[in-house]
Amino acid sequence: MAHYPQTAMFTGFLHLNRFEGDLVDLEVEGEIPDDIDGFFHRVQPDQQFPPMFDNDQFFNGDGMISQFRIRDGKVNFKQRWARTDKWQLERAAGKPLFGAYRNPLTDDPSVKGRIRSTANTTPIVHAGKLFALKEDSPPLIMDVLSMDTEGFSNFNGAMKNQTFSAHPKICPDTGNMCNFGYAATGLLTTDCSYMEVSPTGELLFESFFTVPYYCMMHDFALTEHYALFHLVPITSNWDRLKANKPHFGFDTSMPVYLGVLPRDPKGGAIRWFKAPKTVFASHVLNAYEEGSRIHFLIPEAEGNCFPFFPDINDAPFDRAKATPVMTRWVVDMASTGENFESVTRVSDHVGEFPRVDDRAVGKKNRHGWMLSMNMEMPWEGAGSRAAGFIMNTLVHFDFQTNLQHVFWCGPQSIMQEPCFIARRGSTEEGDGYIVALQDNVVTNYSELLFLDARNIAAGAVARAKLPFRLRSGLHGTWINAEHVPGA
Ligand code: V55
Ligand code: FE
Repeated sequence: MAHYPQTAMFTGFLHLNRFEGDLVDLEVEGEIPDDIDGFFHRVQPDQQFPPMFDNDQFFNGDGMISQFRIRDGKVNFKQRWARTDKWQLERAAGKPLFGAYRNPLTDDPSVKGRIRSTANTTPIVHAGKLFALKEDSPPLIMDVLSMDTEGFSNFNGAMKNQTFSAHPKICPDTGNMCNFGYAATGLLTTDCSYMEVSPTGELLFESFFTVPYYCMMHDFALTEHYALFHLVPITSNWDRLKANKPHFGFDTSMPVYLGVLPRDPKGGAIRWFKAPKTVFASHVLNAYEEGSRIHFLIPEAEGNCFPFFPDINDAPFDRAKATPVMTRWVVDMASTGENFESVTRVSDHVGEFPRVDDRAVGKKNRHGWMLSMNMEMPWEGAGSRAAGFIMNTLVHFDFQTNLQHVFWCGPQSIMQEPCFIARRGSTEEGDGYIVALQDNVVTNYSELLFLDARNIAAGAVARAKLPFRLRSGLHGTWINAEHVPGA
């Protein structure tokens, strides 16, 4: 008898899905462009068992990966849990053995020292394998076609540190998967490393650096010559863990930094620039170099956006300040100073989950997409919209025309992170499609939407329909079929 907590985290539109299965040839409305041939993977946290603690965090759910195989205008769907060590040990025990999010002090003694990954943040195909990623652990490797789990990898022993973030970037020039790890020599440590993995899966180098303070380093950015790390004071320490507080807490007294590390096998000194004030920021849209200047585009909020990682001094959560807007940070490598050169707000749309055309990663991008919350639009979902983040709109930024285009998904639905698919044979940035899930929380069905990336206001050109609703998830990535052996 599985009894889940009857809290907002496990009911309503965060109801669990917990379903592994296969569907051949989804019902489609409209016409899916027939040049699309590949795989869209996305993941949702989806607790296999009722959690050890009723106040369990969304970020602590077991990674359930959905695969949309798109070819000839048709879509097959496959969904499997990432069978982490945690998942397997708990399946064998028939109950949870791992406790609170990022707190091994709460685990059952039988799993002491085991890898705690839930593999619930990003699924991405590289070197023909599906990497299921969680920032506190090494990558979990899965077979793309069967979605069977093969196990954790340290790149044949080449990776010395213990963590591999869930936000790798594929360098469009080299094809390398570039990534970093934090808390890399153990929980709460300030040790980090930066890595590049070749298109065939070899770890080419790992260079080591440390950060001024421990914090959630959830994402990073890449440019031609640098890896960039934003430090935002979502911090922790052993006292918090011993007191069984949420792992992270927001500390408004700590500065925000941007670290600039050369992308060099020999490493080299990381340079820290300080922001003018403490803000919240999580996912990066993109970064690029212009001469000695580095531009870093990120949704930035005045206050903490994670109510479940509260203020460390117990200040109440302030919804009015939990409103990220796209912001441009500029630092100048030619300056001798220690401060940002400028911080400029570039949009009024409040939102998150920013994405670019993968071909523009690390380069001056013309286009960008993200989800946003438009509180002016009607809402027919249950409960108060103020209680949750209702991502009801997709935004397209055109940084050349400075226009922003929107698609509203209607009064009953929320959207999940958009993902760009390049039009086959195209070379122009932004020439392609956006896929994004739309979850109707009234009828309880999900659909995968296909939009023209540069004309989202026209609405979806096609919708592939699931006969159920998925749980809200995190990230998704696209891979063309020619990069998947046997596809
Ligand atoms: C995030 C998600 C996580 C996590 C840390 O900002 C940060 C998103 C799904 O897990 O562990
Ligand atoms: Fe993320």
